[in-house]
Amino acid sequence: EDLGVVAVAFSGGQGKGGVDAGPDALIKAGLLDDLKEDLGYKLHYDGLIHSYDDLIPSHDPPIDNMKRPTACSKVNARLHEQTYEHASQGRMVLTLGGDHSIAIGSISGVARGIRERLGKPLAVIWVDAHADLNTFETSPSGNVHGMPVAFLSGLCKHDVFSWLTEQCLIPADKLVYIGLRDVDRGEKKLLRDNKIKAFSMHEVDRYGIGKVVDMALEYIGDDTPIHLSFDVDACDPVHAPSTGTPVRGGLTLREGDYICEALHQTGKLVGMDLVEVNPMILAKEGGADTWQVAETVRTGCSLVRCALGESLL
Ligand code: DIR
Ligand code: MN
Ligand code: MN
Ligand code: MN
Repeated sequence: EDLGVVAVAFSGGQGKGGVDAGPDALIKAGLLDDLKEDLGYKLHYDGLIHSYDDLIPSHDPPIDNMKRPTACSKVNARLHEQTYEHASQGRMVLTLGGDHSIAIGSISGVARGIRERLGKPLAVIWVDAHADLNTFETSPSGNVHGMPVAFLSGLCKHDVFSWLTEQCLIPADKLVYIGLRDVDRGEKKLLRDNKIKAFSMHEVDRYGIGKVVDMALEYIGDDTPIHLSFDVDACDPVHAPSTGTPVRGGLTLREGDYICEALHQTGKLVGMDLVEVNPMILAKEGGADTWQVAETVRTGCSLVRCALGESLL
């Protein structure tokens, strides 16, 4: 099977350095070799870890509360073209981040490719401790990695992302969250007002992950291709401590892997992002614990392998 891979070393969607080193850490851990050699994928990978330096301005002041708006827009517009190219060739697309702002480019490109090839919208399962649904107006931080779902769903529009055309967008009723536990007040209102389907950690505890994934898939319906956007901070900090905004009380490693396995089993998975692995964060905060970094990278690799079929016997 054909797999397009894009590695994105971008950290401008938030303030902490090091998340741009995520893709290199995942690849050095052998992720792509495993996909090729163990899982038998035919990889379409340019061998590069894109930092898009030519697109990042030295002066990039906030616009309407959005930090580094030009970098975020230009990098995502370029990434959009890359994932669109893979998707329009009929390849499953794997994007390795990077902070979660890169989902604006990765998902919009897959969505456009799927629309053109199959005439269908793309569904998105967003697995995250956070909803990433802030608009530039509701965002308490101004960080674009807290806004991608608002732009991708069309709930929020801004000239900065004017390249996001209709065919790039995800209908609000094809969006499902799993793992939420740190949602801003403005985001809660947007979730309610737009009746967006969300399974927080409370629902994971109540129903168990098996039932939650069943309900998520039932909600999306049988005939819609699915993109999985997995923020490693959805997993409990025990398994993924080396990330920018860890939140206690998250998914176990098995619950995370289970989501990925179950989506693989549907045969409808057409794209995946794995984001927010930051191999430098703990070192920066003065408590370098190489074991915790390695554990986070290991978690990230496991999630991707499971989404691509590793657990099939
Ligand atoms: C917060 C934190 N909701 C914000 N967001 C994220 O800045 O908008 N952390 N995504 O990963
Ligand atoms: Mn191996
Ligand atoms: Mn998050
Ligand atoms: Mn996120």
